[in-house]
Amino acid sequence: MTLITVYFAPGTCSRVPMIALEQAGVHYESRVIAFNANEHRSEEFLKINPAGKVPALVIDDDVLSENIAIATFLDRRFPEAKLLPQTKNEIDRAQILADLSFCSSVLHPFVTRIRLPHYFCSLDNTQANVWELAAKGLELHFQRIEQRFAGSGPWWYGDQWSSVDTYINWVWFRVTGAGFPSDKYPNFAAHNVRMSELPAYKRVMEREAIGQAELETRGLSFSFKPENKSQTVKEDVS
Ligand SMILES: N[C@@H](CCC(=O)N[C@@H](CS)C(=O)NCC(=O)O)C(=O)O
Repeated sequence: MTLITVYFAPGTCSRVPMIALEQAGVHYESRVIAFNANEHRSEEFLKINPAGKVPALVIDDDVLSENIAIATFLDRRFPEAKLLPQTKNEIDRAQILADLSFCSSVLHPFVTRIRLPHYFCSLDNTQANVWELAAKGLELHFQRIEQRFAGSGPWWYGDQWSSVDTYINWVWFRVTGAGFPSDKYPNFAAHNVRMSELPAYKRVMEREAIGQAELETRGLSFSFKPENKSQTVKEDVS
């Protein structure tokens, strides 16, 4: 039997492959990475993902990173789970890649700027400006997503849930949790409720909670408050 291990961090986009694996009903191990202990920059982890990011999957002796690659791999490995839509021709297949790329290359950079404006400028008084510009830039894309859900929901591809739904939902979760106003997007908000009702989603929330508890036990959760100034606390990651 194939052994799959997912390297993840609570609240991050590692949620995308974990929900896919749950949807496929596949047994997998998960290992939490402590960003606050710089584990994502450790020699051991950089051997798994040289980019120092989650998610990363170890599949028997192979390693795979990058959500687009992982989502397409899992879909082909577990076709009966229908993690992405079945396609009849090359252009439809390419369109799914375009949608995954939209999440990874268009939406995700906005998430990082909205959650972590201090990654993009070091002057306190301009960080709010990074947030504002990113929030403004994201509006165009949220309007497109809102229209799509309003027109042909309940899922991104109509009747069928897919990993694109998880990815888009993760973006929603991250930016609305960082002050991005959600009131103009009722259909996107309803999609969030639908996602949160999926048994696969709930199981991943349980795994994330266990990972979070492990980080807290080790004094490495993002909410960890230092007792003295010699203990440094790094900020959350997107
Ligand atoms: N392009 C990557 C992005 C992965 C990514 O940015 N992951 C974030 C968490 S959501 C991370 O690990 N950040 C840590 C860092 O950049 O130091 C993918 O699609 O998988």
